[in-house]
Amino acid sequence: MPVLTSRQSERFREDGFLIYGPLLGSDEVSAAGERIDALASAEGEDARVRVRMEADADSLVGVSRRDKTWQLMMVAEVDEVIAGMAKHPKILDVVRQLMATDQVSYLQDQVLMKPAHHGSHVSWHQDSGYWTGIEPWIDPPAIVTCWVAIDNVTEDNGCVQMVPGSHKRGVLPHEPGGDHLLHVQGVDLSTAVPVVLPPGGVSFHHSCTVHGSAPNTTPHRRRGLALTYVRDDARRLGRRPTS
Ligand SMILES: O=C(O)CCC(=O)C(=O)O
Repeated sequence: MPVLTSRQSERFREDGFLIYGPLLGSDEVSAAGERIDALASAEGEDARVRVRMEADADSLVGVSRRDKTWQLMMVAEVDEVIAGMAKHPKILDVVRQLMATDQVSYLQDQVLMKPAHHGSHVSWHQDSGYWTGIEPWIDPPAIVTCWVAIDNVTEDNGCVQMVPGSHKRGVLPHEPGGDHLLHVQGVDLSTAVPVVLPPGGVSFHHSCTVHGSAPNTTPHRRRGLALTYVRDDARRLGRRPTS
């Protein structure tokens, strides 16, 4: 049964993203936030969680390890609460509809922490600029990410910004930056739309949609959990099957 209205489906097709809004309950989001904080605070962190610290972490005196953490990756592989979120029926129902198939698998997850006062930016990029092994397709998409707001996410504390329609250009050239991030080339960023969400609110984006986020200079932290899914046929072949 379709869970999106025709207007929502049309928005995703045209813009390459959908600001869905509230989807998850406050208990679910608090539980996920607690697990994220525990993993970001752990000194002897589980080796399977990839942790990246803020670039200037060494100069942040008196700041906890949690608040020096910039990114956690593959959290669902070690944590049951986040694994449950990755299998959440409400998220999967939307993802399956956007991908026009029931045969969808979890591909990866990442948490972008954006601590208060010093959370740094995420440069403008397409997810498919990083994942070169799978052809992204345009419509339907082969790869879709659900971005879950753990905190109140505003323009001031570094919400994600999306460039409408940019997915239609396919995979664009990216340049490596000094910060281990890729920077997309040749895109007019002036039309970017802020994705403002309450805790438990979600957005969905196509893997070719250009997006990024600004630093967080506010006293309000901004954690987001990005859950990425892939069509099984695209993952198997790495490209669109020929009929
Ligand atoms: O959370 C952010 O600031 C960026 C997230 C992102 O790049 C993604 O979900 O693909």
